[in-house]
Amino acid sequence: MPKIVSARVIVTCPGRNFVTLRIECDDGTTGLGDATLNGRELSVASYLTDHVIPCLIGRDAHRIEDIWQYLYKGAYWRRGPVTMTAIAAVDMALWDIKGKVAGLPVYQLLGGAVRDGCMVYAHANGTSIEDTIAEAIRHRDRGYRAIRLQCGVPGLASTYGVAKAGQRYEPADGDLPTEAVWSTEKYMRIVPQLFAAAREALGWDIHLLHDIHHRLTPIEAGRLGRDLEPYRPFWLEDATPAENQDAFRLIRQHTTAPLAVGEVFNSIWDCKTLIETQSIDYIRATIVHAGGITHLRRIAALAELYQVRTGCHGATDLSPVTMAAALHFGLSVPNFGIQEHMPHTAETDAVFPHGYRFADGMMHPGDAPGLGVDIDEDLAATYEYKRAFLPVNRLEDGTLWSW
Ligand code: GCO
Ligand code: MG
Repeated sequence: MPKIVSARVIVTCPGRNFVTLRIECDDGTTGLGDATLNGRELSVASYLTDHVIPCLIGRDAHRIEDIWQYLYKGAYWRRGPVTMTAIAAVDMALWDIKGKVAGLPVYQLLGGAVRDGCMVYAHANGTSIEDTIAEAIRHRDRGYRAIRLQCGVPGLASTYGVAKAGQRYEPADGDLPTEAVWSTEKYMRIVPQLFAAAREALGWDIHLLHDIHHRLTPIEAGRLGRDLEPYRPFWLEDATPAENQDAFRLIRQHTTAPLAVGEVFNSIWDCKTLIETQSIDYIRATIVHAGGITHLRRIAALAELYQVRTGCHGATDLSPVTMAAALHFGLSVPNFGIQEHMPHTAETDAVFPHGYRFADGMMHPGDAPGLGVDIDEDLAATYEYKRAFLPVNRLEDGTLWSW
């Protein structure tokens, strides 16, 4: 049995911050786990270094479930993004180790592939409808079968999901939180126009997605859903803040647009009511923020009972280690729906060499033992941590709003 002899946290910033846990065993096997919590990175680094790593030393790395239970129940202070991201990092690293010891890719340990690959969606964004459609066409020509559309809102200086001119979209954009201005009225007018233009230009053989980013009230979301129904959206994401799970029942009364929720969830308890009341169609909880592969499988099993499918978060703040873990999970879980894919920069890919690949709109984790991702620690050390915050949002009268 591989015994854990050491573990350490690696913080690096190849263009954006990533926190990675590396666990080492007495037989020389090592495992990697992503511990990145965008805008709150160092709190997870400290949680791991100060409170988790000392408890791991000497344990049998094969006892993944027992270590999960130990860290979850043993903390006493259950759940929360910091705790669950830290547990996720340990969980991923242990699956990586188990795969390497077995000589098998992690998806084989999870029951084997139940599909040829994981359908992924790309991001098309632009300040105007025309720019957004042009970007969507480029993604389609690269082979994507599903594309998320976000465009600038006329009358607002900046909009969620839309990059500043000439830059990649990266939400954590300030040394202190930048402030954006929001208008639901202006937004609600442009999105149906964007979808109408997209269907006109792209036809009907491609899935179109949209992220509302928690900004509407339930009844506004119902109206937007209705307005978009003629264009058959694949999903509307995070229509309203999900702390009030009953809100989604209200949205459902007004639209048949499929609903996706959950990138900020961190445990099965956040998902329970939404799934059991069949108020959503896709659950977006992720490996890194929802307790790792072990816990996400449990969420997926609950969702499967209600025909809710997975649609894991996969923005660039989730490191290549999470991307790999998500693909092993997605390849093996029966109720997979879709996986978000925002490619990382060349700098990030160089720090995290990996075996996953994209072809024909699908991704595959590869067949290397474990997760199939490594970290170049010397290169990582050349990129120093840089404080970066997610923005905040205010209404035009100054009221703080959901970002
Ligand atoms: C998405 C997300 C992201 C998040 C970001 C926060 O659907 O990809 O909404 O853009 O805002 O990952 O860290
Ligand atoms: Mg989102």
